[in-house]
Amino acid sequence: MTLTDINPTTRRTFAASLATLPWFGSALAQGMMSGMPEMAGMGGMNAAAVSLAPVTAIAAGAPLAALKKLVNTSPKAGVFRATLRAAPVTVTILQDRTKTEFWAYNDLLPGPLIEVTEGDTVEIEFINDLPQESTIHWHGLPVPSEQDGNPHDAVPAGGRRVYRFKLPLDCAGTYWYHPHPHNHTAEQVFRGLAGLFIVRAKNDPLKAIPERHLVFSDLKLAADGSIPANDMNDEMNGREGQFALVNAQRQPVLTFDAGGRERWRIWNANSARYLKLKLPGARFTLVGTDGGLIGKPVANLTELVLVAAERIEVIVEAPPGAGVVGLVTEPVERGKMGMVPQEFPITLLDVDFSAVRPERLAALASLPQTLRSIRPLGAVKAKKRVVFSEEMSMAGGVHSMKFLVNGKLFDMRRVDLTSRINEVELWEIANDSDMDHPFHIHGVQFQVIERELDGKVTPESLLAWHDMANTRPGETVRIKMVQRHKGLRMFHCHILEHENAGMMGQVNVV
Ligand SMILES: [Cu+2]
Repeated sequence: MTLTDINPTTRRTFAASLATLPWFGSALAQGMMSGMPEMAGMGGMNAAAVSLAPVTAIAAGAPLAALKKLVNTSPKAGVFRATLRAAPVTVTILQDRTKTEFWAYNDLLPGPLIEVTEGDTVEIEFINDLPQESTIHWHGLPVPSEQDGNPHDAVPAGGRRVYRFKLPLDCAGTYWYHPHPHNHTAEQVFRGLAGLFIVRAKNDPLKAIPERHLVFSDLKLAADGSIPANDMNDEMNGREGQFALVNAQRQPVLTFDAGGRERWRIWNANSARYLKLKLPGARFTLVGTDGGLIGKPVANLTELVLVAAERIEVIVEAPPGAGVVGLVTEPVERGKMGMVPQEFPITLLDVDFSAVRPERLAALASLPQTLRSIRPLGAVKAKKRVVFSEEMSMAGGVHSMKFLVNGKLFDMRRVDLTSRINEVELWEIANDSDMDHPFHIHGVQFQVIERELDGKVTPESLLAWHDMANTRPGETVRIKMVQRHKGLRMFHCHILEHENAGMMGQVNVV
């Protein structure tokens, strides 16, 4: 979540930026570019293009479903114990009753919500009944490296393991979990594997406000109900489905609390789609980011931008006299390449305010002005630099994009950086490419210090904990962090196709 609009980059044309590359120049000359009206199809690349189900194939208008919670089987206070089983499951989601095989945790879409309190010990038995290896990565949570579902610690098909970690104090926030196996993360997520994780504070200043959970996820479905593999456009730009779902439903109806005020926890669980949320007539008050509450509420926001994998918490108050209002996401310019079809706003959800009683709206108390104490991370002991870049490749005669970190493709056997435990580090994330790339690092929350673009440095106005930071083409983002556990950590672009294609590195904390 950035408080400034990430949108205003001038749109580059694919042909202009790529025709300068030797192989693409010739590809252009041969009329091989996909989708351009004046050009033929993309050789073999689009030959197998699947026909997609129309957006209306999933029914809209059902009441918004609450997330199903993972039941704690531990009798001991302060211990959360449960089982997550990843397996194929057949679900009827299309109106014509055509069935779809998803991969899901405990047969649920999205995966169940784990709710614990800071300081708790968590023990999750993971059963992998997928046809391939998997892991569970606890996105954003400060867990030890060997419990964090690194690709090095894959659970084979048919295998199982227990993830065990104790959560520290002051980590209350809105997290999620998803697979992180080598080469299969993107596929396992787009087939349905992702679940939610809330760490509650022992003392939450917003506890009295009714809470709402909105999980946004994309789904791409073929007309026959199957989940198609990625095509070249997905591999290049990150996969976006024709369905933009909320809690796995298409455009459900949220009946707003009669008291007139709700606290929304919002997850962008998309593989690639950025969200720019608007609710006409309503104002949002930002109260939390990836790593929990911010210091003071930021009121009067009219749009909320969340990059892929990002989470926020906002307070929403009913606009006086409002009936049903659509929550829309507007297209976000993030430097997509190729012939991108024109994008339009999508109504994600209809919010029905009609039950709100005006007298209760008028009587709402003001929000607490101090939510949490966040101290700026102090003097820097070490610096790191990470550069995201892209290269065209024609290896083996196949056109593809290479997504690189510091000029290299990910290699599980290579340690890219070394950090010292408990030291404040300044990381400079530079985007030397033509697309936006959302940076993520495992096991730690960071503070964004400043952003530099075209020689202009903009200090970050919001002191907050994040595990996601967008980087725009040509931009350098400076962040501070402290690693609290030894061991190997992954850092990567969270457009999952880019991560899969190599835009990932490893830092060893010693
Ligand atoms: Cu990326």
